[in-house]
Amino acid sequence: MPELIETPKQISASCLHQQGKYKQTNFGLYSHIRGTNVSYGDVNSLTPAVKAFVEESVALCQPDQVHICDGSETENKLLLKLMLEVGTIIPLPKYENCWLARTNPADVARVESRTFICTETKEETIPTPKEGVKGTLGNWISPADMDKAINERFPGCMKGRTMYVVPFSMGPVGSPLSKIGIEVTDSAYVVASMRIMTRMGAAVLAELQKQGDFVRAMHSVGTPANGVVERTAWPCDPERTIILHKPDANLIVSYGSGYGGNSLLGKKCFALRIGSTIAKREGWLAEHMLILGVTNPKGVKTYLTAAFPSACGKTNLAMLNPSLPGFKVECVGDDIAWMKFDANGDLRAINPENGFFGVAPGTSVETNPIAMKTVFKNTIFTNVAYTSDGGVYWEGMESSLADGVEITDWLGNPWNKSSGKPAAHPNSRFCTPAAQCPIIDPAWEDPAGVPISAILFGGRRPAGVPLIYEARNWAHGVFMGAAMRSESTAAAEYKGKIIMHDPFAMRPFFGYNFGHYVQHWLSMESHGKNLPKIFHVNWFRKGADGKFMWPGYGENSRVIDWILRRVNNEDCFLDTAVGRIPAQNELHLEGMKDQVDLTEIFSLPKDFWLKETEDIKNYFDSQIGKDLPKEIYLELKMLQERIENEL
Ligand code: GTP
Ligand code: SPV
Ligand code: MN
Repeated sequence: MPELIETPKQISASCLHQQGKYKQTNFGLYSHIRGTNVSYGDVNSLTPAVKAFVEESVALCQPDQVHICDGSETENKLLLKLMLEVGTIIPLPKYENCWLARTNPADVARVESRTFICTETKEETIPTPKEGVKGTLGNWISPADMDKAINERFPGCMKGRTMYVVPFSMGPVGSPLSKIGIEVTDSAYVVASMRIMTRMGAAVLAELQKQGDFVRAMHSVGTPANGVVERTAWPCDPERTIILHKPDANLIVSYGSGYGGNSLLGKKCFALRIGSTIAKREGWLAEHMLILGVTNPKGVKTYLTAAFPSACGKTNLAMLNPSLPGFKVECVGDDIAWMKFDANGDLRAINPENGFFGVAPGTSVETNPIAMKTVFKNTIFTNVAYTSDGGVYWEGMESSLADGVEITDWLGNPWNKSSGKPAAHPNSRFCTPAAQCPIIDPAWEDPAGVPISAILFGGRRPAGVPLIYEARNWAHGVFMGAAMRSESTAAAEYKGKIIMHDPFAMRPFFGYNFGHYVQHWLSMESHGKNLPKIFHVNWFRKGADGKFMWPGYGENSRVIDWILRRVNNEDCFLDTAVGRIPAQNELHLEGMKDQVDLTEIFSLPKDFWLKETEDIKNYFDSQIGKDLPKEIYLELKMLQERIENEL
């Protein structure tokens, strides 16, 4: 093939890539942005507003070169090669196109304490806590302090590096429910991951030419203040990490971390924090929820969403492999739902993401066979263990480990079962394309979304909270979301297992004052003709022996079956003080391998619920005060009365 010497400027780089003719070369007139070389991509493909954002970012961060991403296979290969060279990833020859990234051990999870929302007044961002109490429903930063934080970190932070310009769409490109973002980043790992997690590349730039709005997202893994990057394979600046959001300007700025929600800015930063503020303005909901479709033995299909806190079972429920005969589950999304009532009053949901960034430990052929069928091609694993036959390993995969295989832990050290610490980091993840999931729903990319008939809330509650209960009405359901609590997990920086308040599984992700958020949820009642029913589930109750009382995973289909019958208004429930639970014999346990003590798993200890509601009251009073709608205080009061009188 003849080498291309001169590139005619009207031909885009991506087009040349597809022809296999790419050679790092000068793109003539359009090869510079603010005097910085454009090493890849076509400046002409940027709208003036995008170009202005890139120019500003270049002036601030001073990268050596700019790469405008087209999302092509050739580009991806180039990035993988780069990452292999510097040691960011290692190949996993046991699988097809799979890679393992090992992070700096100081950069392994979201950093909630360093995540801020910037508004003129504090009240817009967080409820006003009681005097002397520290607010736990988000962190506020003033516009002046945000500017200061940026100016202390960003000038020159990309020296010696490439700035990638990543155009991405949350939701299918061109759908009326979708939103576009531009992320500039100095991490090839982020680019490769964004290519999986979002619709990324040239098609998004083309769409922007038609409609110009986009969210600006600036990301750098950072350069420590002393200028020394300790691990060139995973540069980061943990001491100065900061994640900033300015809803008014549709702006996200993230510095210092390359990990997950800190750096893949379409996910938590855009789809939830900025997304929830857009949703409030436009009258819809941006939620930390999975979406799944269930077909019952009669062939009736119903869609549900579920909000569980991080690492509490969304990916697993979204890919449920039903143990109950005749049921079929299909997956629309595993982490985020954008939901809006349509003209008929039906709540419709889309999954704004394009991939799964799922917790690896605990995923196995026994627990989540569907995920195991999804993740062994075209996947980037992060912080899992490595096997001597070129594969991966994590806690839970014991049964699929071949004899004689040696294991290297996530830190790169030899590991065996007596090492006394986990082989994979507890927050290690797979990043895999959603389209590969064998049970991906046929409507998962439907621009109109799927109709939602039930909303589940839930968390890790070792004591007192029953397997399932149903809200009496919408306001009671909204109260249940507001009162959610769960044991802390490795997805964020908390140590130990403390029971935390995590309303709507959104505590780390609210883009505005939680009190106003609850008001927004209450107001939805008047938009919906066919309001979804609301439930609370708990797969994690423990017995006196310290073991889970419920087998979980595929057996959760039995709970889903009851939910579907309630959606059809079947008279299969019993009223209790906390809500509706399955009546005698209405939770179908036929053929279940494990013995479950139903009396125990549905028991409602009075002392527990008195304390629980007291804790919720203290939380509401001290954290939210007057910002919490009075309807929610009323729901709490009625619940306390029922507990007093009925338990
Ligand atoms: P994020 O991606 O952080 O938002 O997490 P997630 O809510 O998607 O959680 P995920 O499904 O990845 O589950 C987290 C952990 O909980 C994994 O180790 C699972 O094996 C475990 N888990 C999920 N479902 C169940 C269940 O029904 N029972 C039990 N005992 N464990 C579960
Ligand atoms: C979560 O923590 O809820 C996640 C992982 O889904 S992250 O993308 O890192 O936020
Ligand atoms: Mn999540």
